[in-house]
Amino acid sequence: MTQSFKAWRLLPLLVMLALVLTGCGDPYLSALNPSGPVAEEQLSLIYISLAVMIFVIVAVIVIYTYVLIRFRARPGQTEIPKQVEGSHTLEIIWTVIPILLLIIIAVPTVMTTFSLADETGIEEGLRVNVVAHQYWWEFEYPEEGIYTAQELVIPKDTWVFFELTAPDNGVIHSFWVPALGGKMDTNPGLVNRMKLKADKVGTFHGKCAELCGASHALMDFKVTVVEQEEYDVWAQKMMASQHVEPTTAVAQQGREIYANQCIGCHAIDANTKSPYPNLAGFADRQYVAGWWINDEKNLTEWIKNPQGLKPGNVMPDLGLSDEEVAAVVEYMKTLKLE
Ligand code: HEC
Ligand SMILES: [Cu+2]
Repeated sequence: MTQSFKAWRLLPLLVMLALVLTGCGDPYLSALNPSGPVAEEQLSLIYISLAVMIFVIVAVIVIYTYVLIRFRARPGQTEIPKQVEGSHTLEIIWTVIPILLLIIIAVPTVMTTFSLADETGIEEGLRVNVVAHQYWWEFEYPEEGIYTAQELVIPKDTWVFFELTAPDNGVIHSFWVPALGGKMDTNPGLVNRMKLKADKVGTFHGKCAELCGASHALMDFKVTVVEQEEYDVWAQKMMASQHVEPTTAVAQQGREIYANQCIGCHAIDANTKSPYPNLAGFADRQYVAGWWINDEKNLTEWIKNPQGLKPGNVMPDLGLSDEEVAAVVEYMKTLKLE
């Protein structure tokens, strides 16, 4: 080699790596924009750990640089420098400092862990049972006796107490709404508990945070936070489960196809536990299968080709003709609660 290796040439690569690792992009899956008390407490724990870690990194780099320069071999120096070992003072210092740092992290972490597990006020709160399926989310409101899927509706400023699980023959998923808090695993045969509260209205993105199969990355859901009155209206409508009557001939034809091909998997009565996503009030959902905006184009694509969109999910390609799909889509647009 005629030229020595120049480390600075790696700089552009490092800059790019740094950009990739910061995960820059849309902030909708960021835990850094909390919209509720749980997310806020969790964020402050992140900040405490981060501060301690930055302190350690800076201290190590400063000492390291100082030692490199101060104790380097001088020109003409041939003898081996004085060897230091077994200094009690040094050993005590580098044992006590990490212990102190760990205490600084541990005390608030343990306190927060206990306060987040505290279930005082559960009687006044809203209860939701979550079942994580491959690759969709089932939400049951046990007190209202209603079921929904993919889009959880909750009132603002109310504690929501979750019981989370997965079917016995299922795999582990994890329930995470970055803006509200989490994550909590859903384990087959186990019930895990968690509480969340939202202090802003809006739609928050949720994600499965445990690698669970081919379409894990598409296993999203939404949390729609509304004012209490709006929530009450929604829950009443779900309990009544009265859908607008389809008026056009196409929509009526779609309803027949639905009754033959889909109803065995998808109830449209919110009071019934459906084997697969309950589609009561589906026209009011913002997304199809938790991921694609709920418009005519995406819904058509989903009914035609669910396996192409979400590989490995449980809904089969049904082999409907274009005309039949169009009719079903027309019918699904009428699935509005009145
Ligand atoms: C064998 C059972 C089965 C049949 C039959 C079936 N589906 Fe599905 N469907 C599923 C499953 C499972 C999912 C959830 C897919 C996922 O997200 O992983 C689903 C998801 C959906 C969704 C998205 C739901 C949501 O909450 O966003 C729609 C819409 C849908 N199906 C419509 C239909 C229509 C229309 C038919 C009939 C033409 C049909 N399905 C037939 C099993 C079925
Ligand atoms: Cu999952």
